[in-house]
Amino acid sequence: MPDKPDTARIRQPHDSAAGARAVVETLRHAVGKAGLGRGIGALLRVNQPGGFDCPGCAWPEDSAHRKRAEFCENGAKAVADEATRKTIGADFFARHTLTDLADRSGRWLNEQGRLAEPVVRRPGSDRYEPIGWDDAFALIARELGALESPDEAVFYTSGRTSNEAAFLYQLLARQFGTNNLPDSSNLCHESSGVAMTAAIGSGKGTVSLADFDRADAIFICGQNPGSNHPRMLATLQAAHRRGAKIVSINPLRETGLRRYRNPQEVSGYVSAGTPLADLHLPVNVNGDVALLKGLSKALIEADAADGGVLDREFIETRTRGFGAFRDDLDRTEWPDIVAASGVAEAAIRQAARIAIEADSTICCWAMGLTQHPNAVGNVQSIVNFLMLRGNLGRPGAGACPVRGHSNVQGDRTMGITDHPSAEHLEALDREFGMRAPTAPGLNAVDAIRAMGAGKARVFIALGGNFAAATPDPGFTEAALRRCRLTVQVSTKLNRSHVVAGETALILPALGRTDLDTTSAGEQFVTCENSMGVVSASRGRLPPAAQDARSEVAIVAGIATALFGDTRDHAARVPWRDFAEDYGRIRNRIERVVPGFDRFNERLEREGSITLPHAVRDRREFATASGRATFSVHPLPPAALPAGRYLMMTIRSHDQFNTTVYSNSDRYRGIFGTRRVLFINPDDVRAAGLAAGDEVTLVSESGGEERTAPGFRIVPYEIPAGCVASYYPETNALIPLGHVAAGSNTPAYKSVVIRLVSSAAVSR
Ligand SMILES: Nc1nc2c(c(=O)[nH]1)N[C@H]1C(S)=C(S)[C@@H](COP(=O)(O)OP(=O)(O)OC[C@H]3O[C@@H](n4cnc5c(=O)[nH]c(N)nc54)[C@H](O)[C@@H]3O)O[C@H]1N2
Ligand SMILES: Nc1nc2c(c(=O)[nH]1)N[C@H]1C(S)=C(S)[C@@H](COP(=O)(O)OP(=O)(O)OC[C@H]3O[C@@H](n4cnc5c(=O)[nH]c(N)nc54)[C@H](O)[C@@H]3O)O[C@H]1N2
Ligand SMILES: [Mo]
Repeated sequence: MPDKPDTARIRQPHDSAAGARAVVETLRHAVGKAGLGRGIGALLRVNQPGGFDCPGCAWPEDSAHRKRAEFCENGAKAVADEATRKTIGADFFARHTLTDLADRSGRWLNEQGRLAEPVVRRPGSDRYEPIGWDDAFALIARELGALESPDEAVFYTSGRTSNEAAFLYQLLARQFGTNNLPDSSNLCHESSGVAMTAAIGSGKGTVSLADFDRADAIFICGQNPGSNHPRMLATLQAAHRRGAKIVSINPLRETGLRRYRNPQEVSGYVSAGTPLADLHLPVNVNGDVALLKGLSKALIEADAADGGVLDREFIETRTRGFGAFRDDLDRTEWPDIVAASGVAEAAIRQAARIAIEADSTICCWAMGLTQHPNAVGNVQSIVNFLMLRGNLGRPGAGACPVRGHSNVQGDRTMGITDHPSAEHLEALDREFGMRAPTAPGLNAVDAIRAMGAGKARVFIALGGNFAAATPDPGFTEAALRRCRLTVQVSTKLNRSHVVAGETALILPALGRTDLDTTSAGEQFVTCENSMGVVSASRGRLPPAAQDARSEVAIVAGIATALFGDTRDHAARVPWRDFAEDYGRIRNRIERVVPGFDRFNERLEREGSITLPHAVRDRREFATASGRATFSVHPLPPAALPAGRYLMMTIRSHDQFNTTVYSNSDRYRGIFGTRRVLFINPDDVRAAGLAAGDEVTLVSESGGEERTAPGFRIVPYEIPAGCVASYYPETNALIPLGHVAAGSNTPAYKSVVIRLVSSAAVSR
């Protein structure tokens, strides 16, 4: 049964973010879903010492200026969504067949409440029915044991998983014998990791929060912090008030970067707010390599004219490849840069001037740079730009990929990856007396291909919504359905539960907000934020989902069923002990993963630990040459033929990835619908369309026509030839093979489409 449609209203986009309205929205969500005491209680414990890590995003909490209940509307929505008292158990699944659930929207599925008991879909059945935990673990062990090779199993992780659960999960996969550990990072910042590892010898950001107190210029590229990292706006506001200049590089003039009303301050309720961005460069979708080349060219030209712009000493002693980089820029003409970036030369020079006048510059970026065919080139172009003025490994300067999921960076640190380092595998072998497999495993896109081809037959997901987050849902869903067994370890119902393998299990997990108590007492877990700081996270709310188990307990349960529980085995990998006392897992993390010395002790004493970072701490580059590397990237192709548009798929203000909280996006003036296409007013006219017209989006990449019907035209301030729509509604338009070179990340933000008017279709 399809959901009742909302009434759609389109208005002017907002010109300031947060403010009093955000406070109202927060309370509405917290109180509405979790109930008064529970909701407010949860909000007071977000990112506080003794509280839990906010599941909303990976921006660090500002401990220097931390206020009680650091306020964040969208963090509150994430908390309230998890802390809801509504639960669904076997009776729900008795009432709703898979056929029924298949017609429901993602939003409806999520609104049913927290998953409360393990259920199984048996072969041929149209519904999930109850199953005991031990039977569920035995079933998984049986299916894994029946595979011809361990490489027929896939172990997916979404980035909310704690360090402790992630460490056990990668151990489970490798003890079983595979590196098939795809994760949400494959869909997200993989391009940043690949680009930075090659260029500077580390895939992690090189700044800490304190650097934002010292930066003179902050460039925000391809990121919408007002909706996706709202706490970052307070950091930016403080920097801006100190006199730091902020440059935004984005096809859209996002509300959060226009003006910000700090809800922590009384003036935030009444004033028009602080203008945040000093300069906005409305770059074409995928025009960033061109724009960044322009910025670098302007720096080199200014140095040639006046001297003193380039950090010659840094370039000569710490980098290589500068000559080839400069020669390429000499050959690149300004008109080509302007055509490919869509930004006027004068505006690019103005941004370059801000960087020249700044002693130290930080560049932040997110999905606007990482989800394109040349995403690795985008990120390396940022590194090039930073290196020209020595903006790496010194205070107030550096590269800041702003991570998505709250522990996606920690999961990688724990070894969740399809291409583990030899050092990590050797450390596991030493610690657990095992032989970890050395062949690389499958990343997310390759895992879908392998399942589609029948080469991978068991799919286990530790969180996430694999079926809806990946490209080409038609193909991905068929691939998942081909599996002998799919297992979803989840907090809330989503599309991936509807796309069942021959046998399918749903195992309900505790979330970040839930109290986690074992026979050894109350447990806590740890998470690593975007800046390499690892902190404890303690759930505080009595779990609403009575029969849910912690992710640690679930992974250990599978392992115990799979590997047996003999004394001999338990002496090497004491899974039961791990599940009882998470401190014992941390002791093993300390011995396997570099940077975690005296992990438990320091957590207890200092509350958090900062992981070492060679670039940030010592200006050292762990590349083959020991130097950071300039790289040369071609200009992206300029304009598409008439009638073709380059589409980016973005998040609204009211969703967390595939979880849609409401169909509105108030900062962009959209209410009651998500099936909209943001498009330049001149393009609307040229296409003979008008605001509100309904169109079908047609993509042709991959040599196959794919369509998404029923999108309304919204004339919007966006560069000509570029359009935007919401994720995941338009994932159907993206073929599986449309990925970033080098990182295999789906190019979700570079989709060539054309429009067919619905009037034309019905004729
Ligand atoms: N409330 C909330 N918080 C979240 C999430 C959420 O869904 N909801 N998701 C979390 C996750 S997993 C992630 S990865 C992050 C995502 O955080 P963001 O990366 O901010 O998310 P997107 O909406 O994908 O936004 C991409 C931004 O890049 C711009 N952009 C698109 N294409 C280009 C381009 O070619 N060049 C440039 N310069 N800009 C471009 C878009 O206009 C948009 O402003 O947020 C995390 N936090
Ligand atoms: N078109 C398009 N597609 C995209 C993107 C885009 O910008 N455009 N962005 C991509 C990005 S950046 C990402 S990160 C991926 C996201 O991909 P995923 O991480 O796979 O998807 P989510 O929507 O974050 O997963 C939500 C589900 O996670 C489960 N969950 C939530 N919290 C917990 C928990 O604590 N434990 C457990 N076990 N389960 C939990 C709930 O069941 C919830 O329904 O999507 C990608 N897909
Ligand atoms: Mo992400």
